[in-house]
Amino acid sequence: MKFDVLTLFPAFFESPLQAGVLGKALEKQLFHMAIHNLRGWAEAPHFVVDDAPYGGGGGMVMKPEPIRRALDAIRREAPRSRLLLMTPQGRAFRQRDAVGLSREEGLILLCGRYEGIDERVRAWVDDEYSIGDYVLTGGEYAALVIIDAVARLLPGVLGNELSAGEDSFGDGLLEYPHYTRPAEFDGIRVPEVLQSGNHAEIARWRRRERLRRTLERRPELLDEAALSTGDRRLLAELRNRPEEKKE
Ligand code: JCQ
Repeated sequence: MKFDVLTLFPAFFESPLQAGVLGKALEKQLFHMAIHNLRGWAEAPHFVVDDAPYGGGGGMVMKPEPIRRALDAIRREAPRSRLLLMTPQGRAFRQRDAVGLSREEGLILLCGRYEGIDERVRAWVDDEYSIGDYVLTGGEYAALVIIDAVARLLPGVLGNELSAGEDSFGDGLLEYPHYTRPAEFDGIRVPEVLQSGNHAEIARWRRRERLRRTLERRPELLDEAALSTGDRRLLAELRNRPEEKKE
């Protein structure tokens, strides 16, 4: 997988892509990354990338010409990559989108700034994604979110500790509670079942806690979650006795 990022602020991408899991994966060339400065496709001598909006009003709009030249150059190297635009007006980006995008050969992430991008650029874009209902100063933050969500699904990036489908949201449920030593902290004991060594019991407890948590915090996720008959029975119990801790 190759990620091409088109941005006015290449420096944004330096430490997030060097630190941690993604930095290691890049060193191992498990995926590839190129950060392109949009300014480099603006016209000398002033290298202007924005202009006032037709119709007046505040703010500036990103000009289409430098974006077109940059995308033409990027596409020559990556002709089959999918072009993504991050914007509050996009479709909500979800785990299933990350899974779908992780199967692409390449992604081009176009990062908007100012009040927005000239509307004619939208015609070249394959997908518009929003990462949430708030406004950011630029698409760079959203691009990093999408890169992280997609890259961690690529083979080898997380190691073997979990397969893409097994963590939170793989099946549409929230995670179960995690504990490590000590067995008692702040007067709160680690649930006995987790110290029992009984792996079947532990799996059952975790499933139940995932269902409980999802029911309490994000009940709307249950409508789309992959639920077995046993899950539905547990859910019915939890709905009847919500504060019951466990047997
Ligand atoms: C993405 N939720 C919020 C800011 C202009 C395309 O033009 C612009 C894009 C941005 C950045 O995106 C967001 C966002 N998801 O603000 C200004």
